[in-house]
Amino acid sequence: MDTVNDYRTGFVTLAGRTNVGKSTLLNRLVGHKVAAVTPRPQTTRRRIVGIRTDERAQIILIDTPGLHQPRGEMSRRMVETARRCLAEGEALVAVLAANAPLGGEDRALLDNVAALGRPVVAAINKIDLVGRERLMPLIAAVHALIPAAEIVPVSALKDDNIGELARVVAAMLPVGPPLMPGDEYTDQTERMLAEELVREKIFLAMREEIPFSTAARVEEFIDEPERNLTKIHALIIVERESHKGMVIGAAGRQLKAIGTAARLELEDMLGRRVFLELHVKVEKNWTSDPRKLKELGL
Ligand SMILES: Nc1nc2c(ncn2[C@@H]2O[C@H](COP(=O)(O)OP(=O)(O)OP(=O)(O)O)[C@@H](O)[C@H]2O)c(=O)[nH]1
Ligand SMILES: [Mg+2]
Repeated sequence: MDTVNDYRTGFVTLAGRTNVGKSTLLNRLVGHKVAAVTPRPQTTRRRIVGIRTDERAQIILIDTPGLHQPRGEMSRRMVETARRCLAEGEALVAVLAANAPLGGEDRALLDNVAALGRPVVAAINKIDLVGRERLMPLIAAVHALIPAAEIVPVSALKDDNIGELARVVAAMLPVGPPLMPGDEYTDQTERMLAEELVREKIFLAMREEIPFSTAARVEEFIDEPERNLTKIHALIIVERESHKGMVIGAAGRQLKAIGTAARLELEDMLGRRVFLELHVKVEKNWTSDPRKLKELGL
């Protein structure tokens, strides 16, 4: 193959039901952590771009919030964001999970992407959780629903068949030179990455509805290169007074644990020491307030 004349570049949207592993797949394809990953549904709230550049193609991936039945203003906006992103992709990756039967959301998604008439890959993720006897009927069912789609079984978690997925996706993109510098891998600023990481640690630490009604906002991000240090002040925004107490925890232990987990990963990501200061602030019913949602980029 002529690597100069056959170079391919384009935008590819990752879409799917919540929790199927879209963000894990994004991080794996990009080779860096750019999106938060948790076992809880509705982790991703906004459009996140990750870029995979190799000698044959530059795939500009758009991770999206999971498709679900919206409850309230924030989740309505999340689903709307996901829908808008679908229209942006020159090719689409419909992400499905191998360990669950095809549900209504999956079928609706496959219908939607088929109607868009763009090249589609159905990535069946989490194949590490099932045997052939469950995978084969699922592949057949997906094929019956969307015969034009390429079907690629993967495990984002175990890094299984990811190179094949990248090859199939790249082949669907238009020929053209890279659109982004080769060393750029996301559209997220370091501040945004820090917000996502703090929020991820809250999702991992807290139970019940708290993660769904909590956001993180970086108030200050100060680099001190001479000390190889970054000082970050972030607010954890909760919806109710009672949630504030739970996030802080007895003697501040919960908040401390969240802060330590986020700081360690931030230090790794930024390659320097991080001083992370977290405060919890109540903003009553922010998840249903359009103005507050907008302030948070949602
Ligand atoms: N066993 C297994 N688990 C996986 C795989 N990929 C993702 N997961 C897990 O599935 C859960 C959800 O992963 P995410 O990447 O956050 O899923 P998502 O589709 O982005 O979810 P939302 O952003 O909430 O819509 C996490 O606990 C992941 O570790 C996989 O290939 N195998
Ligand atoms: Mg996600």
